[in-house]
Amino acid sequence: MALQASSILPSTLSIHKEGKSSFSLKENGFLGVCLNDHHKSDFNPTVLRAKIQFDQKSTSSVGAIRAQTAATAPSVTTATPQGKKTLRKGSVIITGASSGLGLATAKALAETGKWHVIMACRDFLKAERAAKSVGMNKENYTIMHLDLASLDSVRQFVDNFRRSGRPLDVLVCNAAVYLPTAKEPTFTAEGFELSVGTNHLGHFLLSRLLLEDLKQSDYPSKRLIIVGSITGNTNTLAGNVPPKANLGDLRGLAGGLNGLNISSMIDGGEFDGAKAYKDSKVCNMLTMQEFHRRFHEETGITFASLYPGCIATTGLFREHIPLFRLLFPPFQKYITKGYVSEEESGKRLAQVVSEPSLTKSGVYWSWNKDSASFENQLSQEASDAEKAKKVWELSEKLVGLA
Ligand code: LMG
Ligand code: NDP
Ligand code: PMR
Repeated sequence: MALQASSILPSTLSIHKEGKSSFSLKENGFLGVCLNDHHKSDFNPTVLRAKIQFDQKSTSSVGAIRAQTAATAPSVTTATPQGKKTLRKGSVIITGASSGLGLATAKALAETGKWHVIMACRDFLKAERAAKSVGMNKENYTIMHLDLASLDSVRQFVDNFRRSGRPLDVLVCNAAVYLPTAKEPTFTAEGFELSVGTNHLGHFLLSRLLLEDLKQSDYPSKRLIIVGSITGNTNTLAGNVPPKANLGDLRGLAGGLNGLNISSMIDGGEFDGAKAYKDSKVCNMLTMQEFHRRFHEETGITFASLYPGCIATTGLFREHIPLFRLLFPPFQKYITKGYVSEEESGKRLAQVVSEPSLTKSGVYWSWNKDSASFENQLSQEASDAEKAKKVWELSEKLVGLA
């Protein structure tokens, strides 16, 4: 059955232009769900108490912790006793590194010994346990508090990071929430619908602020990476599973997505959690391209996005119904063949962070079934330069940059 299905549903299927039906067999996957057990320990009362105590300390205590371990920015090369020059450790921030793709990427980079990973996470203890559970060496990572659902927290994170004295060579915007079963919208601290508020607006402010830090880095290859997805691209089969991404004329975004006097959805429609997630991924992919157009030439920074494959076992699907979580991984593994393990997806994102061959800017990377990377084509909406500019300008206003 699996064999038959895979001949019908190739692992990389994309339609090149909306409205035209030239499917090309490239990207991975078909459906998309799963649950992990990373979160179970959060219900342990001892851990909860510790977490509450931690949360009661001000975030500046995180800054204090960081400041104690702060290193002065080293120069990009260091002379060894043999007189050879070696590249200093790269310094990479990964948001949402406490589980799934972010954790797997942090692990992959940390174990090369060439990277120091700043794990930017909303749950400090969970992140610490996660880093330990995958065997990361303490010298290779630092955890810093970041809640993308609060713009104050984003600004605080940037301050704390700067106070740490570390350089910034690569920023990976990876964190996300997916609320497919929510009947009503929920909101960020500033009152933006939670999926777009976290996945897009939080990262938009973070990356705009940290662009300055990236510019200052003397590392040979500086990169800003925003994780996208196949499900936001309507030139693929996966992107055509309803509800489909569609930003419309951006009227909801223009109004601030507050669900009061204005819709909580970007296109101004009725709330739909799955659509909001897919819309947020379109914003992520548009933002990457707008960064590229505005800043690549001037700064030399590489701006990239990617679809890492269908990682059907991550916490992303924690809110989906149990039946979905049960069936999704085998569906992806045996029917669509789009499944990729957390470990493999981490290696893929780690390539986009550090591979010398992936320095091209403005690219949306994907991998074929042999795990070879290729430059993929975005849907018409996700590559619409005019829309990218509008999303950029509206987002600037919402996060207080314009
Ligand atoms: C929407 O629901 C929600 O309305 C929306 O709010 C949001 O959550 C959105 O994108 C998210 O989903 C869509 C709905 C179906 O999804 C579900 O919630 C149900 C998911 C159930 C998962 C079905 C997977 C099917 C897997 C089949 C077998 C897996 C086992 C493999 C084992 C291999 C062993 C060797 O989404 C839709 O779009 C509707 C379409 C539903 C049709 C489902 C049919 C799947 C077709 C695949 C062919 C498989 C045929 C095999 C059948 C075997 C049956 C025994
Ligand atoms: P996970 O749920 O495992 O990881 C998401 C991470 O984001 C978690 O660490 C989570 O923190 C963090 N996060 C959520 N909300 C916030 C917040 N407000 N502030 C800070 N961090 C937050 O999912 P995945 O690893 O699957 O997802 C990672 C990325 O990969 C996402 O961008 C997703 O869109 C993308 N992706 C995933 C695919 C898949 O098949 N899984 C396919 C294509 C793209 P916590 O641990 O505290 O919950
Ligand atoms: Mg999808 C080759 C086909 C393919 C791929 C690569 C994915 C990836 N999915 C494919 C096909 C299908 N999916 C088909 C035919 C169906 C109807 C049965 C289907 C359904 C489906 C659902 C209900 N798929 C889903 C869901 C989700 O809730 C996931 C989602 O949309 O999250 C936003 C999802 C996903 N499918 C994927 C991937 C990668 C996901 C999840 C993650 C993401 O985009 O970030």
